[in-house]
Amino acid sequence: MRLGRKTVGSARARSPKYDRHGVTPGIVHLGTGAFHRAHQAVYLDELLAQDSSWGLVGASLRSRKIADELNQQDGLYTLRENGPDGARHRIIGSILRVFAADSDLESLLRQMTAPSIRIVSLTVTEKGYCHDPASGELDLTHPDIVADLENPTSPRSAPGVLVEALGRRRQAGFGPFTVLSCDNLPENGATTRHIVLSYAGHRDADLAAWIEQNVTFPSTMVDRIVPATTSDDIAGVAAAVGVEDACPVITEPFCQWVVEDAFCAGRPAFETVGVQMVADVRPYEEMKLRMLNGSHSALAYLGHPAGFETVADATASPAIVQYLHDMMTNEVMPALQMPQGTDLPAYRDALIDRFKNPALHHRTWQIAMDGSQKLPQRLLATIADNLESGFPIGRLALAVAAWMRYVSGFDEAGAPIDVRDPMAEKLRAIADQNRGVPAAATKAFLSFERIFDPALATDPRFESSVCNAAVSLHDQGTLDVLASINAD
Ligand code: CS2
Repeated sequence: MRLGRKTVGSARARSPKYDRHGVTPGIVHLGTGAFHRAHQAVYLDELLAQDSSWGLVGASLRSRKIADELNQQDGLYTLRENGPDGARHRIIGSILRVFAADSDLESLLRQMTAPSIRIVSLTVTEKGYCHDPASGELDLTHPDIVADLENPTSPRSAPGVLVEALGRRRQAGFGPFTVLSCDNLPENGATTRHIVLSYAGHRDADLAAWIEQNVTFPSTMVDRIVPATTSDDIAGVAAAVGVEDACPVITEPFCQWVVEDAFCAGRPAFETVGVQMVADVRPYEEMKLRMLNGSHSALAYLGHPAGFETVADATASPAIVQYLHDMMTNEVMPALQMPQGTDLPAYRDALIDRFKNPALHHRTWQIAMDGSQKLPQRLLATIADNLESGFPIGRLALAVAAWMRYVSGFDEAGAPIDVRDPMAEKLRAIADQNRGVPAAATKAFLSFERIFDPALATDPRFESSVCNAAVSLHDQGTLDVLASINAD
């Protein structure tokens, strides 16, 4: 029996308390992947019980698999929270339908143009913004941007879809919608605004000016650990719930959403369902990107090549935990400027506990993906701040060196790594030209300006720290290097 409108009543799980027939679309969400379904869609599921005008319509910009699976289930899916005291299941009903942009682009654009849509939110991952990670500028050579500027009414990039929909609304005399980025980008609202305005400016200066004057782009901090769903998870959910679900999401109990209160076309009463509405998201976002995501990337690049398959496996190693603890304490926390009352040591300890959750099979390989897009905001921004203030950078530099070794394509046992990154080929070429000579490889990687801001890359303190770390990793291997750095 497959999950859907008719069978949801038989599921052994909490299911929507509101009448889904009465729900109308208020938000279009681009990127209906597992993270969105474990995060924003859950907050909205809670909200729909009090206000039925904020249903979600999803869009898959890349693969149509999720769209097909969710539509076959009338948008319903299971959320499984794996906590220390067992698993909890809940059926989420906030997604009304999902368009696959490749075949349903016109329907998607029509939906985005409807006056009832007041927010368009996004989780398209870092690379979906088609920008240069180091500078934050739109990449005008990106194949999707080139294609969209040639053919702007049939866009395939996220900026292209947003601008086309906003242009149609402007033409129809409808007001704007709020663009709400929910990706782990630095200042994600301002960054998205900059990219969208830049794309719009290359297309139509009047439209760009209209967007600039009318559309708001609030920043957000989003947090929930959501490993990719496996076939074992699918079988486990079916056994627990009693109905088959092709696309359940597996997550942890923790969930946080901090949102800048700047919505140009109205918003749901987010604060009633646990969302923190604030005037300035920046401190929260820096704390999360640098502490959680920075640690995640460090442990993926150090852990995966050393044979740790999951975050829980890696954080079962006391050496890795000490390294993360010291990195956060000595090299990340000092540069954070938090609102009064924020308890950073407690945040750090809670993160380490979340990483240790043995019920989450969060692969280091999954986190290692797209490092070229992630490094600047997760590690490099902290390093730049620390160099300015005189704080230490050794552990962060080790993580950067570990990334260079990772993208070189081999683990410590000499087995090949399947490196997934939009810049994988270029990075591999740099590695191949400098194989076996870690100091030369480091210099070559550092000159890659799309990742490393030249001001940082040419700072001799940074260069020598990464170089030394790269040589140690090459000569001694991860665990020995961690033992020495932990003894410092
Ligand atoms: C992870 C994030 O895959 C990754 O790069 O660091 O997806 C992380 O799990 C989330 O940001 C947690 O909120």
